[in-house]
Amino acid sequence: MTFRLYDFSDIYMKQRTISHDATGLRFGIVVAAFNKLVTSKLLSSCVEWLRQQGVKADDIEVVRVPGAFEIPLVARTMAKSSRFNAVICLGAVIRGDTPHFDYICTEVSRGIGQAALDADVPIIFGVLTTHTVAQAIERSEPAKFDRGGEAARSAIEMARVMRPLRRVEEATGSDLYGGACSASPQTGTVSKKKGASPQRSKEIPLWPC
Ligand code: INI
Repeated sequence: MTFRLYDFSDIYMKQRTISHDATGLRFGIVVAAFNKLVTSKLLSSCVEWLRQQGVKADDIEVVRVPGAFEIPLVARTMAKSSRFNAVICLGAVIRGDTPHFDYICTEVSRGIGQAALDADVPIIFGVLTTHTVAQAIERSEPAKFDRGGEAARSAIEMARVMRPLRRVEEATGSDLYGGACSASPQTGTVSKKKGASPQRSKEIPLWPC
């Protein structure tokens, strides 16, 4: 019987029933001090959500930066450290009378996206970009939009989504996403006979969802 090296339908099916249990996962958080009234709420809700899903306090590292503009560099450095399953960026950019807002929004969104691709680690965009202070406060409130908690949820989901995908990469020796795979191989065996193409000899265990 022949079978494919990997079967994405298996992965997708498991992702549909994804749980948010995050026990054993590690998260970095970069939070901007600018508009602290808002960002401190984003941070507390984010941390609370992670803790509720089983993340240990020791497995959360928070780095504060002056403003949203400074977030991407720190997020990239944290993500590249191989110490985190995901990095969460929190900030609040609020429109003023000048084009400053546009420059910061452009840089922080572009920078965070680029950092994730460079580091090959999920980096979550939990940066509010609003027209008014009231909108920003509303979005940070756990009882309303709760963007801090939402960022934590996205980070857990992405960490869990990436795990089985990386295992497939490791076990097959393929580079599906064009990035380096640095985690140590600990799953599925690959049998390679001389002159033969690699074949999966065992079911690759997926992250239990
Ligand atoms: N930083 C923010 O995080 N939010 C803002 O609304 C903001 N505004 O409006 O100016 C802001 N500016 C600071 C900026 O992010 C940098 O820290 C600063 O330019 C130094 O590089």
